[in-house]
Amino acid sequence: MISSNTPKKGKFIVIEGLEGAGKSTAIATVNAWLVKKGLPVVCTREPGGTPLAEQLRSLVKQADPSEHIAPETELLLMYASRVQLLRNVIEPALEAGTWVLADRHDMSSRAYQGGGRQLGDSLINTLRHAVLGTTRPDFTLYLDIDPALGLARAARRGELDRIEQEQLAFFERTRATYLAIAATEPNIVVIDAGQSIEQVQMALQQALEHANLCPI
Ligand code: Z5A
Repeated sequence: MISSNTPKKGKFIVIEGLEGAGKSTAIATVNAWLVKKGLPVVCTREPGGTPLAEQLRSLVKQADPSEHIAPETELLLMYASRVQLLRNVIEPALEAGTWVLADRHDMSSRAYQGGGRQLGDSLINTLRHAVLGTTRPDFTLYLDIDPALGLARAARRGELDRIEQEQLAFFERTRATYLAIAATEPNIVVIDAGQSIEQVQMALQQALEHANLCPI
């Protein structure tokens, strides 16, 4: 059963996972499932999703060998982008009864910056409590993939961005943190993203039906 943290009308569904896990593909599947149920949906992505947040996305993704980006700077840019999206898109949509389907949210920062960059929980928890307010995902689908397989899929797309150029150990720490969060927190379902696209789609649909999200 899904718990609701705020008296909002729409529901907030988040897709998480390492690069190449198949989040874009999953968004299409979940979006189709929601539309079939007759539910109004807005899709978002992080970092990004508003004009300013998209500029922050470009800054955070571009590789510039002349300047090292400190992990704390990276984290703050992620939260700056997130707050813009939350205040200007996510919260108004939920209030209006629209469902929000998000390609990444706060769990990404906890996994990538907290785990991958080894910043830990302290600063992240401070930011979460200071800026996220009471809006939390109702349901998260975490697509779990071996980092080597995910990166191989992402590489097929072409040039890798600054974060995608990290060492495998970075993604292994990120994955371990994702799994640790999923093991201890409610309303997060782990999907084996190493399966075929058809199997992943079926697992996503089963998870959505089982979550009993819809009143209809
Ligand atoms: N980041 C962060 O560090 N902290 C934060 O708080 C946030 C983000 C919010 C955002 O990049 C970067 O920011 C990301 C984390 C960091 N960086 N890294 N590294 P993004 O949003 O641009 O990119 P991404 O999340 O890495 O997306 P992606 O590479 O496009 O991954 P995806 O959306 O999960 O994959 P996809 O496009 O659906 O699939 C990739 C390919 O695999 C594609 O050709 C598919 O057809 C194929 N695919 C998908 N599923 C399958 C299966 N099941 N079998 C075979 N092939 C498949």
